[in-house]
Amino acid sequence: MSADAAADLFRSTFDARPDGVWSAPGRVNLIGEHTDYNSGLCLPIALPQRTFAAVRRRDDDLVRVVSAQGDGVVEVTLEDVGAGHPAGWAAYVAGVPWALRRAGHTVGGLDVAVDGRVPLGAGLSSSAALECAVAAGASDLHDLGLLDTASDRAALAAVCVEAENTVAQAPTGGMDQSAALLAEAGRALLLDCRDHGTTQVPFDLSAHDLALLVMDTRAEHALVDGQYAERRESCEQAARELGVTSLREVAVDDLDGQLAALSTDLLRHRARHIVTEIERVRQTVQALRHNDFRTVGDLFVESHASMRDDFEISVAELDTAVEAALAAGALGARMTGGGFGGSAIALVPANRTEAATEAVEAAFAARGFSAPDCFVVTASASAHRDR
Ligand code: GAF
Repeated sequence: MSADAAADLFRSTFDARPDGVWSAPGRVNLIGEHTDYNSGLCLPIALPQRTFAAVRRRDDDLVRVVSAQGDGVVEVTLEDVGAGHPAGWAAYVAGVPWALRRAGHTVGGLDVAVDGRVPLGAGLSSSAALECAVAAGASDLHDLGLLDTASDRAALAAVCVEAENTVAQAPTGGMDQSAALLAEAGRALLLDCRDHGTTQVPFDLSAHDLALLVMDTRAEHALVDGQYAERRESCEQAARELGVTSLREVAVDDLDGQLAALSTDLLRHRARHIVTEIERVRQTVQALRHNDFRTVGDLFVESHASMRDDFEISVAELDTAVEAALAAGALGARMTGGGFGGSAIALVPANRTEAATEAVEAAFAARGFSAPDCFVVTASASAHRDR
C-alpha cells in the first residue's frame, strides 16, 4: 500500500516518523474540456489512483521534499518560494504552504515524502493530486480546518490553483484541484466555474453493466509547454471581441451568427468548442440522471470531434484510441484533460472491456505507436487522511 511506502520513504530520508499520511486522487473529466477557465461547466470524477504524502510539521520555514518517483531531496525556505521557484515537481509541494500564507493562513515549513500512484504525464492530474495531498496534510497539521466542509475544501482547492498558476507557472483553470478535493465515490462532480457551485451526480456504471475504460496513450502531455496557454488566450480574446466577460455568457442559439462578429476563423473555432462543450455538459448531466447512456456516449463522440476539429488539442494517438474503442463496441469515447497527448476514455459494456483494450492495443501496434495502457476506473473518494 502506498501510504506505507510514503511513510517508509519519510523514515529512511528524514530519520524520523511522519506526523501522518494524506492522499488525493487523480481525475478523469467525463466531459467539459477547457471550459473551467471560461467560467463554464465540467464533470470530472476522482480516480482510484492516488498520490500519498507522508508529512511532518516544522516550526521553521524550511520545506524539504523527497519523492519515490523523483531524484533526491529538494530543500527550499518559504521566503525563497515564488514564480518559477523551485523548478520542477517540487513546485507543486512548496507552492502549497506558500499559497496558504498568501491566503492569510499561519503556516510554517513541512517535511514531505511522496509516493505518487497517479500515472505521470498521462493527463490524469498527477500534479493536482500531489498539491492536494500536501495541502490536506498542511491543513490538518496547522489546524486550518480546510477539509471540514465543501466550502472549506473549495477554498483549499483555490489555494492549490494559486500554487500551480504562480509557482509551477501552469496557467490551468482549477477543475483538477476541485475534483481532487470535492469529488465523491460513486458520483461525478458537476462544477459550475462561474459561481463555484458543485453538484454531486450519481455515477455508478456497474449498476448498468457498463464500465469506464481509461486509455493512456503514453503520448506525453504537458501543461507548461505553451499550447495550453495559447488556447486560454484565444478564448479570452474571443470573449473580449464579443464584449462578454467570458465565453460562458455566449448563448448556444444562433451561435454561428454571434461568432460572425469575431475577427478570425481561428477564434470562431475556439469559441464554438467552448460554447457547444458547455451545452454538452448540461445534456450529459440530464442523460445521466435518466440513465440514458446511449445519449451520454453520443455526447462523448461529439465532444471529441469538437476538440479535434475546433479546439485542435487532439493528437493521432488520441484519435486512434477513440476510433478503435468505438469500433470495438464502446457507446462513446473522447480524449480527456488538457490534450496534446495523455488519455482518452471510453464508455464500454462491462463485458467488452477486454475486447476494447485489445482493439486499442492492436490499432496502436498497426500505426507504430508505443503500447497504450488501458484500465477500468470507478468514481472514487477525494483527499483524506490515511493514517
Ligand atoms: C488541464 C487543466 F489543468 C484543467 O484546468 C482543465 O483546463 C483541463 O486541462 C481541460 O479541461 O487538466
